[in-house]
Parts: sequence; structure tokens; C-alpha cells
Amino acid sequence: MSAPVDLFLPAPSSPPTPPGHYRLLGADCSYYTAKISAALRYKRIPHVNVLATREVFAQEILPRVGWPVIPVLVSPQGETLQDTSEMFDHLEASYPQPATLPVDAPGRFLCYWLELLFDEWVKVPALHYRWNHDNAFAIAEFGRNNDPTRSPGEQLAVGEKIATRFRGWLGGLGINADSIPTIEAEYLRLLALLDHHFAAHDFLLGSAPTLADFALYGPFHAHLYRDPNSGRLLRAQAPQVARWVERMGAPPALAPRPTAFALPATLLPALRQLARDYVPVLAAQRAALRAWLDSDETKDIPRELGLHPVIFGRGTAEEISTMRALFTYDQWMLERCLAVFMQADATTQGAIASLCEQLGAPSLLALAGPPLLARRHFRLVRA
Ligand SMILES: N[C@@H](CCC(=O)N[C@@H](CS)C(=O)NCC(=O)O)C(=O)O
Repeated sequence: MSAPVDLFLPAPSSPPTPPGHYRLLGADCSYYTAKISAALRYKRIPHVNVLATREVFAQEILPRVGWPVIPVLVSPQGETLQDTSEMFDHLEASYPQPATLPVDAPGRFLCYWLELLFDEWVKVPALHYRWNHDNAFAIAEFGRNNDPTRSPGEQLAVGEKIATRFRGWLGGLGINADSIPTIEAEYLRLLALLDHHFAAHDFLLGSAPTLADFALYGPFHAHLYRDPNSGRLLRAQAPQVARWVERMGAPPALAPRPTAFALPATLLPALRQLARDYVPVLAAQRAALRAWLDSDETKDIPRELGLHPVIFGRGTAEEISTMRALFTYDQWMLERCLAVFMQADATTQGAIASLCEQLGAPSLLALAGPPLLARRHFRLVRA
């Protein structure tokens, strides 16, 4: 199996969109672009890929979304979608087959939980490895994507400017000189556990990909496989994970009939490891968000609500406590997951509670309640 090819290629101007096609504005090195791009390909949804150059940011992304972010998906009817979770819900409704979400409530809860873990918690190793092991490569990529027509020297200068902003996020994520050895030890443990799983199963939940696979593909393809030093480490340490990245990039063949999804026992240790340190973070964020909403703040909901102590590698030889920002966005994704539980009948709630035990996240359901957040005009607002 060969490496996934680059799909967002520098062109003198952005390609026209044929009728009936979606338009995906993004870049190959982007975590969340990889997630949604792989889903569009798997579902065989007609679309064109448009590299998000500075021209595309100025002419399409900023006028549509109001702030600079990728990916952005434009529907054939001209509707703008930003945030891959909303894109997923839209695409699953418009193109139900092949399904990428189980139909049963525990299965949906599981997929939304894994989406949150992979979108927001695997971000820690993904951003660490990119900016601390593949900095020069990433700068060149960012510069080229910004304006492929500039000279290499100009691209590097602008790449460095953009990279400074992204690298600036590391501290807020709790990535610092003290925590890096633990973050690396945790990542190597995660790779070993995922490698064991993918030796027995083609995808996370069995024989076909789900939202969970697309979410994990984001960091694993765009950063941890595609960035050269990170990619070498991945291929050497976890060849089965690298083969799964390649399968996801292919795109995977369609299952001949609707697929039954299950939670394989081989996946549980990896999921428990991730939940072990992330669930306490979610609880601290929720408390901070409630306090902020209960105060007489009238401003827009900020991205961060100060710092809190976080533990990485709980119970391992490398356990470390450091400071991390309290992000608000994760709570919106958490509510999307907990809504499945809130809307379920008592028997199904019992099944979801047992599932949470298996996932090493029994205290997650204590965070359920009426939603605090909504998203309007691509920003978080009070529910
Ligand atoms: N939750 C968002 C995350 C999007 C995101 O963080 N995109 C990155 C590039 S991979 C970006 O453009 N970030 C700019 C920012 O957040 O200010 C999604 O799923 O679309």
C-alpha cells in the first residue's frame, strides 16, 4: 500500500466548481482538513479541493466565516459549513450511504466521544511532534500554501510568521519542557496499543470506517504520518497504524452491505489511556464554563478561561502535573456527545453508562445536563 497523495495542490488560481459539487477549502497539512476530506472521498461525494492560499482566505474564507480557519466546506447550494462536526452531520444526512455513524444510540455516543478524544486530546502529541520535531518542514508548508507564486525565500519568511501563531498554542495545551517527556512516553504507549488493535482489525470499529476513524485520521495523516520526522517514528514504531493511515487515504472500498459496527476489545486499552487524563480536563473546563456563564459577563464566549493544573500520564512512571488553558470549545463537542445520552430512554441510558465504564470514562455522564453552548455564525454562544 502506498502513502496517501497530496490533494490540495498549488494552482495559479482556485479551480472552478462544477454544478452539484462541494467545494472544500483546506490544505494537506491541516488536521481537520484531513478528517473531512477523507470522509468526502469515502462517501464518494462529488467535490473539488481548493488550497487555502492567502487569496482564498481573503476572497472566500473571511467573507463567509468571519475569521481565518480551515477547513471550510461550501455546499452545491452555496451554504457555508465550518467545523468538521457540523460538516459530518450535514454529509451523513445528505449522503446516508455508506453510513459513517452507527444507528443505535450507544454507537452514536461512542463515535461522538471518540471524535472528541481524537479532535481535541490527540492534538497534544500531534502539535508537539509537528512543532518540536518537524518545525522546518511545517514552516515551508505553511509558506508555500500561503502563496505558491512567491519565491522560496519569501515563502519561508511568511511561513515562519504563520507558524509563530500556531506554535504559540503549545503552552496553552500544556506542552512545555517539563511535560514533553511524558507526552512522548504517552504517545509511544498509544502507538503500541493502536498497533495491536490494527493488527486484528482494518478500522477502529471493525470492517468499515466510522466518524471515529475520520477523526483519528486528522492528526495521524496530516501531522503524525505526513510530517517527515514524525512519519519516520510512526512507521518504525507502529507499522500497522501506518497501514491504517494508508487504507484510510486510499479511500477504503465500500462495504457490500450496511456495516454492523462493534467496539472491539483490542481498542479499549488505547481509549482508556486517552480518557484517563482527558476526562478530568473536561470536568475542570465544565466547572469553569458554568462559573463564567453564571457571572455577569456579557462579552462573547472566549476561547480560553484561564489556566488549570493538568496531569499527563496519570499513574505511570512519567506522571507529571503542569498548567494548561481551560478551553471552551471542547465543551460544545462534549455536549454533542452527551445529548445522545440525555435523549435516550432509561434502558439505553443504562447501556451508555456500561459503555462509559468500559471506556474508562465512568464520570463523563456526571457532566450531562441541559446544554450550555450553541454555535451561531461560526462562533460559540450561550445555548
Ligand atoms: N473544530 C474545528 C477546528 C478547525 C481548526 O482548528 N483548524 C485549524 C487548521 S487544522 C485552523 O485553521 N485553526 C485556526 C484557528 O483555530 O484560529 C473543526 O473541526 O473544523
